[in-house]
Amino acid sequence: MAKSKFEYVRSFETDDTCLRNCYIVVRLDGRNFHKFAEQHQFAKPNDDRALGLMSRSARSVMEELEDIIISYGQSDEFSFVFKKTSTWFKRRASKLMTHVASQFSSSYVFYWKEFFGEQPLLYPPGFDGRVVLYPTNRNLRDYLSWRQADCHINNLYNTVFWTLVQKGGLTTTQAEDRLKGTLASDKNEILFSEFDINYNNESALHRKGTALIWEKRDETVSKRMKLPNEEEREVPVTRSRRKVEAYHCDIIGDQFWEEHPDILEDDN
Ligand code: DGT
Ligand code: MG
Ligand code: MG
Ligand code: MG
Ligand code: MG
Repeated sequence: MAKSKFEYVRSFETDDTCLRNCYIVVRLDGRNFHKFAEQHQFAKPNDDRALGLMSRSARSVMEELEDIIISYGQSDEFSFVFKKTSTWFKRRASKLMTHVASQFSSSYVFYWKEFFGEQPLLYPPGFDGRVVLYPTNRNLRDYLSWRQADCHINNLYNTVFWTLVQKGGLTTTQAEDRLKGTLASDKNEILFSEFDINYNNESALHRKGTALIWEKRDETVSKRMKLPNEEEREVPVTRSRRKVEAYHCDIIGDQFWEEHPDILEDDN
């Protein structure tokens, strides 16, 4: 068919193909969730409904989009890692990022009720997205370690801060002053000696965030079958199914990666 005289505008589109042989990471972050959390009365410092909804939405992204091998989330953010060899959407950064962001946002609204029940969603939440490429397994692991370290630092601070306020009777300004210049060891000590709290026994979901990975699970279902020379009857059938599983564990050390050797591709 003849091209219209307007066709030339297509050449204004820029190429945003992601470099080959790199992991493609899409990170989403809730827009102005400081306010969103206030308005929806999120529990401080961690709201399990909100964290559950984030994970549910991330699971939907993994189930609906192709080639995501692991995702990691904490607070109002989630990172999605596409495998190195992915050719999904010709590796176009804008397509990958916008599909992740829109699937996540619509899921967040779609599943809201499952986590917040009758509490209404007051306005449509938004998420920003960015794309980062990592060429080696070490770089990718360091990226994920960076996000989990961020989770740890923030959660330790927030846990002590809100304990000082909620149990220690301090004002938020007093709690802030109290924590100025303190090290992780000081914060652990405040929790332990003043409030009898061992930080390591706090919820793993809050301390470690959530890693979602694909795992094969055997699933047995019963099927009605008619075998030759037999009556039709229920027969158990076992098949292996891929399922998204959640982990709230350390992903900085080697153990997690040794226990799940299929997540990363070989570096060479
Ligand atoms: P942004 O990302 O620049 O648009 O702005 P924010 O406000 O989303 O800032 P960000 O992403 O650095 O920090 C996340 C905010 O979300 C932070 O103010 C605390 C809030 N938030 C996330 N999860 C929870 C939660 O479980 N409970 C409460 N109370 N707040 C939470
Ligand atoms: Mg931000
Ligand atoms: Mg945010
Ligand atoms: Mg954030
Ligand atoms: Mg289209």
